[in-house]
This record gives sequence, structure tokens and C-alpha cells, in this order.
Amino acid sequence: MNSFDIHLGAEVGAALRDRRPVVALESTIVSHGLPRPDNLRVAREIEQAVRAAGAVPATIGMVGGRLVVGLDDAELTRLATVDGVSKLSVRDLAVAAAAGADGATTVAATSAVAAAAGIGVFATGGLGGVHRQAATTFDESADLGTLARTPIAVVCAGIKSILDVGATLERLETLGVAVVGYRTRRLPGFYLTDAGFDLDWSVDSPEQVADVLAAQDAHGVHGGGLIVANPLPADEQLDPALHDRTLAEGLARMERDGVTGKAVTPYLLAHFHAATQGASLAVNVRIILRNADLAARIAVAAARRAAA
Ligand code: PSU
Ligand code: MN
Repeated sequence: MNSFDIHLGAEVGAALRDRRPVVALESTIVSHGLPRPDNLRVAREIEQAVRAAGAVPATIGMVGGRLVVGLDDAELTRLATVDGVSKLSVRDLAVAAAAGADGATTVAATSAVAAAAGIGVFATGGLGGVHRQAATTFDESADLGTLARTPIAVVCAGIKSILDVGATLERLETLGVAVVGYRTRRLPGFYLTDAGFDLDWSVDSPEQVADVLAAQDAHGVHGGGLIVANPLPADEQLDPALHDRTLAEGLARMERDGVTGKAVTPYLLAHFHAATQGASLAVNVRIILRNADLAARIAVAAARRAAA
């Protein structure tokens, strides 16, 4: 064992040993996706939602160069409140570990680390993807390429509406990432219930998702991820007119401010939270809590299936 190993929190380590249900959670949402001081409270609520549905939460992040699966409360507090926490994608993990850095893991990095630790289900808010200016910037989230080769179920509210959703769906097809709607054949768009695209497949229960994961395992043909797209009910979404106005304004400001690369997503989410006076924040929190609940129920169903 060396100091660069993945460190399992005590509760998560015990749960994995006993094959009890575990749900991975990301930390970029906490450090870069949600404003302070709400972010720490929400991070704890997400873990609570996982517990309430019968699974053990494993929030993943890097503390002082140590890659932790199942951050304890002091570590979670540090990533939520300290300045200078890096946003870590998969490619950054080893560099940041060697540098002894504090870092928050994205969907890509969280998926890769969770799968390496033996966790099969992960809850987040909205998936990353192809950015709207990608034709000129080539900006496509590493979430996509990572999910092409990482066996994990990602429960999310579809693809973030700040992105080019149609292009992202096409890339997911090219990369061979499976997408199923949860009780819907329409792709959700994060803040919005319906992003305007049809899906080929839907599932109706956590048990059905567990069946898909078991089939993936048994066939051994497809080594990639499964996106479970869980829409907000229409009466809980962000008002679509407010959404469209806020997004147009955010994209214009981003161009004016010259924001590029990994700063784009945090910039646009922060713009939404400020410009909607917290309305988008409330929606974002609802999304994550609902996904945490569904992911936990999937993990419970998968553990039952494996034990049967
Ligand atoms: N979903 C949210 N809030 C977030 C993110 C997702 O509700 O902040 C984060 C995830 O960590 C995702 C990242 O991986 O945004 C995408 O960033 P980029 O576009 O730079 O890959
Ligand atoms: Mn990017």
C-alpha cells in the first residue's frame, strides 16, 4: 500500500465488504456548482437522502492529495468552504495527488474512481456534454468519454440545458453510452423537464435498472456506463421563459468575460443562481435530492438481486 491508494471511508469500506448498497456522490457540485454557504448544507442533505433510501453515501474528493471515497464531515466541510479547491477531471487526479492538492471530482472523475472502488451507482445533478460553441471551441466534457469506458450507472436529470443537448446525445450514441429515461421517453434537460428529444428506452422501477446492470455484467460485451435520466416533474422545473432569458444573458456575459475551458460550467451555473434570485438553486437542489433518492433505491435493488 502506498500513499496514493484510494482511501475508503470506514463506513463505505465496511459496506462494500458486506456487499451492502453504496451510492457515489461527486464533490464538484459542492465546491463549484452550488454557492456558499448553501453548498455544505446541501452536500449533507444529499448524503441524508441516500441514507433515507437505505444506502450508504460515498462522496468522493481529494483532500491534501489523498483520494477519498466517502469523505467524512470534516473533509466535506473543507472542500465546501476552503478557497483554492481545484476542479478535478480524470486526467488531473494523479497530478493533483502528487501535488498534495485539495480537489473536487467531476462526474468523469467521480465515475472513474467509484468504479475502481467497486461502486456501481452514482447520483449527480446534470451530466456534462458538448458545449454550445463546441463547433469552434471543441469544448466537450470529459464526462462523455469517461462514461464510454466506465461501468457505472449515473442517475442524473439528463444533460445540462446550458449545453448543446442534441449534439451531446449524438456523441453519447457514437461513444456507446446507454441512455434510459426513468418513467419517460423524453430526455430531461436538467433545470427543464423536457429537453426536446426522444429516447429509445425507458425503465419504470429501480429493479428494472438493476436488471439492466446485471445484463451488462453478465454479457460482458459493453464495458461502458448507463445514464438513467430522471426528470423533474413539470411543476417543479425552472420556468422555461426565465430559463431561456437567463441562459441567453449568461452566454453573452461569458463571451464578454472571455470565460473558457473548465470555468464555463461553474460560470453559467453561478450566473443562473444569481440572476434567478435563487430559483435555479432551489431547482438544482431538488434535482440532486431526487437523484440521490433514486440512485439509492437502484443500489438497494442491485444489492438484493446480487444476494438472491
Ligand atoms: N451537475 C450539477 N452541477 C455541477 C455539475 C453537474 O448539477 O456543478 C458539474 C459536474 O461535476 C460535471 C461538471 O462533471 O459540472 C461538468 O463540467 P465540464 O463541462 O467542465 O466538464
Ligand atoms: Mn470543458
